Amino acid sequence: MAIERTLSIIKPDAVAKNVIGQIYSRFENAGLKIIAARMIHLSRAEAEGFYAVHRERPFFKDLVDFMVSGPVIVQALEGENAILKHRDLMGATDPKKAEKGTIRADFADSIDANAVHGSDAAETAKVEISYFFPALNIYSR
Ligand code: RTP
Ligand code: MG
Repeated sequence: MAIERTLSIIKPDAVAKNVIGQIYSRFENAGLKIIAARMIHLSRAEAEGFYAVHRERPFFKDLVDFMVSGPVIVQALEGENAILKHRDLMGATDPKKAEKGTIRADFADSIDANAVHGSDAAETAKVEISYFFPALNIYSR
């Protein structure tokens, strides 16, 4: 299976809940390596740019308002089948529909405050990783 990279964000609700370490443990236990990481309080422009694919959607303003409501932790993860593996760990977008034992089922409160973001495909992973990390700040082992 291919070694992939994906972009993960621990959103403001999960940072505020003090569960960064618990979420990192789930990545590590699933064989995903953290190869870059930073904490950042996104500006509106940065959040809008990151979620630009959703700018015409009805939930766009709520999404941006939420993403700038507090600091986030952003990381690039690397491992076998990393994109899908990470999405599986996250669970469904709406925590009410997320499978038991997933990050969103365990830590998220609503479809807006849903704890984590993960890239959804190889091409978006590449764009999203470069949005936050220059190549020099990625430490693949
Ligand atoms: P993410 O991009 O954050 O990893 O989440 P996702 O792929 O599971 O969901 P996506 O469709 O990409 O939507 C991005 C974020 O927008 C919010 N959303 N709200 N009210 C709604 O119907 C709705 N749909 C999406 C969620 O917070 C979602 O994470
Ligand atoms: Mg998405």
